[in-house]
Amino acid sequence: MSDPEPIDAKERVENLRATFESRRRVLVLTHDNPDPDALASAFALAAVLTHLTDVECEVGYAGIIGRAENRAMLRELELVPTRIHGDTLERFDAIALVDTQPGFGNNSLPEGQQPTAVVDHHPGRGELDGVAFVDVREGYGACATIVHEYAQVAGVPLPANLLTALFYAIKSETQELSRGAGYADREAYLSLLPRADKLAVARIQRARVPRNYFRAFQVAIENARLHGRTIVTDLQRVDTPDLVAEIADFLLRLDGADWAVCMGRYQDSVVMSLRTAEEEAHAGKVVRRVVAGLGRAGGHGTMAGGRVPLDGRDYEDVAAQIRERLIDELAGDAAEGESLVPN
Ligand SMILES: [Mn+2]
Repeated sequence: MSDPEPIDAKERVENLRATFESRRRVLVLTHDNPDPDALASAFALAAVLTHLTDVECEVGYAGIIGRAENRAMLRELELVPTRIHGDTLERFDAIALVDTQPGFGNNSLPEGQQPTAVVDHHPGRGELDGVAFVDVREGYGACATIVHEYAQVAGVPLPANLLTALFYAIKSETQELSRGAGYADREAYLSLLPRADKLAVARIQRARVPRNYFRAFQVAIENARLHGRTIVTDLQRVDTPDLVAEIADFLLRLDGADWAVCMGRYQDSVVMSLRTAEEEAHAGKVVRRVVAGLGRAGGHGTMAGGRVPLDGRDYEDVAAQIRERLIDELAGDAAEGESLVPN
């Protein structure tokens, strides 16, 4: 789905300026537990808004930034987002939501509060009524590509750290332009390539990890079961919710696997991540059916995630219910399954 009435890139930037010109303090808010695409998009959008208008911008997030690469990205590029809590939002007279939408369930915009702007590339329409500036481009592999376009069109001289952040965002979000990337992503990537700090990118990608990172892989492999062409594992308790996505990516490398699913317990919820090697699949729809009536879910064609609050129930019971629905959905005739690596 594209814009019903395509508008010119210049017109769009003018709309962005007009939307924010009378605001004073803007919070650019990412989805919870933000990834490089969300963070780079937020910081670059803040720079664009500051350039276009006189607003003061801050980048905010909720949840945690856990993955070693993401922490290294902030450190190497000297980006300092604000962790929002309680009444943080009251300090701002406008909110711009990036890489997510109202009603998606993966951001901490308070229920009933509408942002001033939404910039996103995820499929599906959120609750966008009353949002002054909406730019949702489903065909884009990275949200960073959209914000990069604003910066180019508006003639914003982005500093080296933001150019590097945008480059790394597109690179990681599209797995080197191989996942969901279109023409615009390739153009943005190539334009950023000569200007990004490649040594910083290398340091980010090779970020050191703690011992419990290896422990998680051990648990993932020990608990992994193969149901036909679907591999499912459970990490039990995790310190950082994005670990389930990383493990799902890792397991999908198994020869012959079409789907990889990783679950875990984060605080009082089951978190899960789904990956598929099937180009035409609808991972988002699958995970929404799996958690229907239990929790929230969303995602792209080949990657999706969900979260189910325990609400006082046993983790094992809820995880078993999810696993059963998953196997029903993806591997009906292989319910029994077998260990990935038999002892
Ligand atoms: Mn994204």
